[in-house]
Amino acid sequence: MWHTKAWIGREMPRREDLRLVTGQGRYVDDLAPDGCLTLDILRNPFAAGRIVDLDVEATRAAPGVRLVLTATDLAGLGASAINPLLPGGEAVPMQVLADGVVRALGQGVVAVVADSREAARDALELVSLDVEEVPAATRTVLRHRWGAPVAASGNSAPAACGRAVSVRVEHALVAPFALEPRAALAVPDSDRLTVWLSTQTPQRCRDDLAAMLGLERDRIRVVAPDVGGAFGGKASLMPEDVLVACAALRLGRPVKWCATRSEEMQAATQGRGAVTSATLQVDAEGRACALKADLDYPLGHWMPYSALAPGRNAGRILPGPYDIAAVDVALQAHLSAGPAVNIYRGAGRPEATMLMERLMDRAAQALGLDPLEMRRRNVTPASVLPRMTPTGERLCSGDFAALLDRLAAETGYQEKRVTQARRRAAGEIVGLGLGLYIEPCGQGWETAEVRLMGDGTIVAATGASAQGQGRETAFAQIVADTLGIEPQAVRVVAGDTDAVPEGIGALASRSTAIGGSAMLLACRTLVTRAVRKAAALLGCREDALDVGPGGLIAPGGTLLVWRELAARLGAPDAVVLSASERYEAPGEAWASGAVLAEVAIEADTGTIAVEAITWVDDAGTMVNPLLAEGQLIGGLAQGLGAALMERVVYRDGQLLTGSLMDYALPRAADMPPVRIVSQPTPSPANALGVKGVGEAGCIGVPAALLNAVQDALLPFGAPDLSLPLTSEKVWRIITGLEP
Ligand code: SMO
Repeated sequence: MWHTKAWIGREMPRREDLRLVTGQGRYVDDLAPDGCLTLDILRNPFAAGRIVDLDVEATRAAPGVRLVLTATDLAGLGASAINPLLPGGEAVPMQVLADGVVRALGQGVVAVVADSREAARDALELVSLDVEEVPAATRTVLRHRWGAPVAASGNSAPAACGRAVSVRVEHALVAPFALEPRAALAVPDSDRLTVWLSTQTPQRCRDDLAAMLGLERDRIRVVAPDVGGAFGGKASLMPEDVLVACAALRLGRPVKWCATRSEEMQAATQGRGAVTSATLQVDAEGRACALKADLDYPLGHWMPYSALAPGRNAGRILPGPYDIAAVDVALQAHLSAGPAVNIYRGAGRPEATMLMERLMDRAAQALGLDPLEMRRRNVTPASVLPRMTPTGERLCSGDFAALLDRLAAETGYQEKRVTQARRRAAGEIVGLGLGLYIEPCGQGWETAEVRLMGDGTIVAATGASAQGQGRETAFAQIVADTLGIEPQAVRVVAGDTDAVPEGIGALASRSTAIGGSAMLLACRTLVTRAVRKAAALLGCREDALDVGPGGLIAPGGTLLVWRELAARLGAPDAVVLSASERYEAPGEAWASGAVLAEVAIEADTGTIAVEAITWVDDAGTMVNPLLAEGQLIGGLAQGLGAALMERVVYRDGQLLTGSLMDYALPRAADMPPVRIVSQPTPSPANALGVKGVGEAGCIGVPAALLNAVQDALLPFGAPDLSLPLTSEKVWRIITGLEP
């Protein structure tokens, strides 16, 4: 048995934080290579239309201008990649700059590269652009179906089992708002191009960029330095990334673009926006027997790499944690005017969860059952897991009934219902809402390489780069645990395609599950190799050696620390031993959780006060519970934002939410009292037993909040509410102005 100091599972503070909070972080905009030029973009000011006239002559002649690019100058670029994810359908790649037609407010039309940001701005003022507005058409580009047709209620088909309840949930478009706006810097040298990107997926961006530029993959190096949040908004190659690369190659000089905040509001990808509806059939005992769901997803005017992920995720995770044999899920995705709609924290899981959780409440109400009891009667029992779901997914683990029981116990749920009735009788508008969810995460492969340097340093390179999650800390813990060293002694390398040529990156709540497992296995291989070397050096049997404090421990307790072993194997700056792993998870890890939201609504204003959120979470093995909790709470904040206040609003083709004055992000004062209770069941689907935590807060919490508000408004006969649950919407229901 290998010695371990049990670093895995420890609540270690994030080792990167001191650096980040003292201004030592290095983001793309902090990089200023000699001779760096600035790229700026003239963006389409209309919703959609035809370019009647575009004249850039004055811009080309403006002071400080080095290059002007329009679509004509970009002919010959390859198509951007789109992850097929679902069969059939049409792929609509990016248009780096608008060519003849404009399809979204904020779409780039002209790029100018100049000596300074000011010069670029001034030069763009000189562009003459004439657009004839044309109403934008919507076009369905993908249809997909899971399950089989489900009979209608009252029908004699076997699926129909009694009464049917229906719900409809409309999700607002929201901004995957990262603190650091997107940024790109391309630096050419003799035969290579280095592109610094604020990205979640450096390796994929390298591949996609190489394909678009028609370059050999190894002629491009992509580096993601510190990334200040991403949430799905930085997981795909974007037009601006291509523009800086093209410009740098043409000019032979570094070219940088950094989005302003309002540019991000206009031109970054958006999230959610789905319109979903479903019907659930339940028998007299409250057992659901059939689900029919319709999911309608907007894509915007083009498809970034992961564009199909939200719709696919929503469809494939139905019927959620519930044991419903007959499902019929129809997905359609359509192109429309507007920025691309892509993955955003949760990526489809929030929509599926909300649909099931609304149905459960509706059914409970129809049958006169308590909502928690309704769920208890329908959850998939832990005893049958793992098993295939009706949409063809392998649900790995979890105990949903136990989550509900724990939630009831932790919150005193029954008493809360009594209190609610009393408060309601006293005239208060109060609601309780449940959100039970499952969350697939950690699918596919990731890479890791562990190196022992001649000076004894341990370098751990991972394909799972970071966007602010504390990856350095978590990976150092995994390495330390396996090699018997202190986490501080581990140097973590990530986010550079030269250092780590293969990898997926930081998305889909997968990094610790898959990247961490890759790291664990690479470390184990390193130990095996070290043991072989040490046994030869010491003249002992390999099986007599084990990992000990700081190195390998030999018979009789002699310790051969890593530094000594390394010194005997090679020069101080050489890699003396290494092990790499391309870990392919045997399955997908399914996190789960149960949330109770408690709300009180002010009658005069419709203001929703979230009195408490209690969340029982199953994140499997936690490498660092402190980091996990940070992720859960961060996700909760964004989930709360989407449920209660965030929405992108267009009117007459113009963006009304173009700044933080108009787009409502939750602030610290909006955060409710939160209690998170951990109830882990390790996943059998990866080497660590880890399940994802990054997106969970956007999945169960909004469903619980929606249910709580709908519950509070029951006395007013509330119809299905759309998101976000603004006070105006709520007030209109209370005052009887709606429905
Ligand atoms: S929405 Mo995430 O960054 O996969």
